[in-house]
Amino acid sequence: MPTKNGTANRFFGQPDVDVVVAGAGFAGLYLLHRLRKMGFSTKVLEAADDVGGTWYWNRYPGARCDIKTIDYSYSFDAELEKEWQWSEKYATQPEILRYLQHVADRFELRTDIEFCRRVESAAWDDDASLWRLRIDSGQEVRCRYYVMATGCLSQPKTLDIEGADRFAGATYFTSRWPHEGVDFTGMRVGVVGTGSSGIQSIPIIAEQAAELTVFQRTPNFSIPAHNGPVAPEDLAALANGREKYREAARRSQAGVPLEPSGQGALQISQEERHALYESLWERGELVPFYLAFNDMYINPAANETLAEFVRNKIRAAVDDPETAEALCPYDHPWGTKRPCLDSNYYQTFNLPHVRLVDLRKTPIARITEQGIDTSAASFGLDALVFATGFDAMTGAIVAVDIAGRQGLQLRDKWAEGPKTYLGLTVAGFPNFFTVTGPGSPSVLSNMTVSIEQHVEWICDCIQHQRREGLETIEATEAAEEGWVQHVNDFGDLTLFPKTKSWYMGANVPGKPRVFLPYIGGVDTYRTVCDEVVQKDYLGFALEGPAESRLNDGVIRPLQPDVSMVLAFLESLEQPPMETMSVAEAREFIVSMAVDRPPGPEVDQIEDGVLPGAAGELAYRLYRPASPGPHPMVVYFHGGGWVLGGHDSDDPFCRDLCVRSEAIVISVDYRHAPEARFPAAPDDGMAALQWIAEYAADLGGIPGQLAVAGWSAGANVAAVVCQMARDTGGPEISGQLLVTPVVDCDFSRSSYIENADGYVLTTPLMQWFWDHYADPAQRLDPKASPLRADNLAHLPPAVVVTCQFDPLRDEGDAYARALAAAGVEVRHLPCRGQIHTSLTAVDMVVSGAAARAQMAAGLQQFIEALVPV
Ligand code: N01
Repeated sequence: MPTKNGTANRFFGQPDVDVVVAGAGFAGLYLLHRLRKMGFSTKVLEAADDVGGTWYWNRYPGARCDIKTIDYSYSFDAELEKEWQWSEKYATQPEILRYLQHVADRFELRTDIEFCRRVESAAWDDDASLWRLRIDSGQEVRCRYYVMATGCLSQPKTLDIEGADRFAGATYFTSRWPHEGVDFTGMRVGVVGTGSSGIQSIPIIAEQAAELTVFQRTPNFSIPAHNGPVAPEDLAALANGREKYREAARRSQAGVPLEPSGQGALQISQEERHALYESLWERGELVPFYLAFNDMYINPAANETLAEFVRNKIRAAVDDPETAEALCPYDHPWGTKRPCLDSNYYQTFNLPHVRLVDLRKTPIARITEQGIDTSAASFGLDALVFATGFDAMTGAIVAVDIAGRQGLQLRDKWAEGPKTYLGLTVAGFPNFFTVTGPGSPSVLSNMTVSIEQHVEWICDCIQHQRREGLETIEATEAAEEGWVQHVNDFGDLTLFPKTKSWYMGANVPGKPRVFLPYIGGVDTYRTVCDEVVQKDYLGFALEGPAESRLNDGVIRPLQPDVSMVLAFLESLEQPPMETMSVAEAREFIVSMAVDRPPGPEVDQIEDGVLPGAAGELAYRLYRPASPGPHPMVVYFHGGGWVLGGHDSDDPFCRDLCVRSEAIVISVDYRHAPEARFPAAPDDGMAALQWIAEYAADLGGIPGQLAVAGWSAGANVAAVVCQMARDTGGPEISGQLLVTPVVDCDFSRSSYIENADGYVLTTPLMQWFWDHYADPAQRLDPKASPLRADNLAHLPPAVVVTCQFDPLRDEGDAYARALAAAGVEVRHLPCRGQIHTSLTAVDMVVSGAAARAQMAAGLQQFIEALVPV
């Protein structure tokens, strides 16, 4: 990791105040409390005339939290927790606002909050190393640190319906509701929008209005809140171990103390699943649904089981079948758009004065003086309520003109989507923090838990600066880029990015489609943030009058699913394989195959034997479903010439067969140490010759024969290509070499970088070589094919290498050497993957794209042989 320390020669001007915080909601209040306790002069600027943030503005009827209130509370002060009693499972907006007012008073926060003050612009003064904020009062405030605690859902979306300003009746926005309330008695009311705000307010508005028309563009999934007093068992759980309860929330997936299931939705019977969903429906909480199965957001079929369960509930609740069907969401998997929690929402449509207008069938044409015209009818209205949502996660931040180093505008930097390091900081914007910013769990978690974690991280960071005599901290470009990539990689494992939602910025016309929150979970994320600190603020440049430090690096460069597999392997607490006997290592490999996903279905699997170089060899043939005959791929399994077999590589062979529509024949070869070098390539060659000769009998197309292999198997594949070229055949149409061993040279950088890293370590590779070949034989081209004098006239190749693999550099070198010798080569370097991850079919989903490209490569070799 490049860590550079130097001497700074910089001037640090005197600020008016150490820290300015924008916003006095949950985040701003806690920031102020904590920073003041640490001795930092702090000023909070709040646009409203009181504290509360979201809970100040969103006063629409029915507004409540949708996480249980005992969980949706501060946990930083035991006394505060003891003295405040929530009256309901899901508290109303007035009660939550009273709570925040109480917190402000209890900790005497108001003295450092300036109300009715909006930050209009913030500019980093590079000469003085401080922020200059311009306030709407005309005042300028200079501060060392600027923290935006402006909320994720606070900037209302600009209304994008023609004629909205023409309406002669009263217009209301749920996000800016009048403080005195609204009486709809006797009125014809129209509500546009059926997200959480609409779904919460519609049943209450219906109680007053003479007529209520709900204009719905996209139906949402909602579950009943079953609200009531706080459950005694919840109170008891908290009372009996407050700190344990809160810690469980902090170390959870979603910020509430619940464990995710380890089970897939399709692993149990329909009856069991239904019973579980029924019990969760009765429970009336969103998070348990999220956690019900571990494949809910990965597998569309798993998700559909819940989606259809909820649709059936809608059909049962709504009398009119046409209205019920219009309320059923089909356009997105459950939960990939924020689901809602309601009280009598669906039942409201059974009331005679309530009707639903399905805007997908008859879109809004315009708003007129009298009401709303759709493509089919005119609706006369006295009042219009817009529950049309927010410019989520980035809207409130870029609403302020923020200029970083060299005048770089945050708005411009984020033009293609937000870029942050940890959702907390932005490269080019020193001493600037965003609480629950894009790239952090935020809206996918219990906000209060995520807010507390961010506040504490920021305050600790500022304190660290002071302790170390440092004045500025700034994320590096590399760290930020790595984090953005990691956030996207995690999102891409799920169904979320495929849904048009505000999580994707899809609700705001022109907003870039980027998955905004971090879906790795509150626990994983907290670990990452802590690790950044433990590694001396990895990914940051820090500066003070006496010194400058640069600790560049990427905190999570592995694909997230690869990390999960590694964490699982670590949990097995196995000794390193190179300390095992060969028998123990083989037993371990067999045990690993027992519970893993089987890989895709292939049409036929046949086991047989063929003659090897010194006796019979077993083979397993995978036949695709398409009508034969098929091209053939001779496959050699991985395992360092010592381990493995058909079973260990079975899912990968199935995958290759299904994707390439070729027969894959996985051939055994003799293993070391019983049969050392050159037993493996000699067997490989014998098998190849036999398969070429009997191709037609096996259902293959004679002459259409490729070879493939993984790791040591790729070594065998590469070597047999050279042997076939030099000994008169058979003709090979292509070679697929997946993370191949091609040279016995431990001095390459990839060996050093990944020496003790990721399943295949340098000592393990040494162990394999020691079992396989005498030192004098190891540089023989039959062991190290990269050493061959001549690489010309070899079959076209796909060479696959993984970023975190000791064998990476030799694979790269082989691809380059083949190309230099005039061989057609496609090199596939796989970012974030390890030596063993690409073959982990259905476990490492992020490897699927590479697996598809490998199969496509094989197909192309073969197609190239087919006469046009
Ligand atoms: O906003 P939304 P929200 N023509 O974006 C429709 C949190 N929250 O304020 O989906 C017609 O969800 C839009 O339609 P479509 C919670 O995280 C929490 O309700 O774009 N319709 C959609 O139906 C929530 O997810 C609570 O097709 C238009 C609706 O307006 C988030 O805040 C309570 C339209 C907007 O739904 C946002 O919720 C409230 C147009 N031109 C909110 N433009 C709690 O319970 C938009 N729509 C804690």
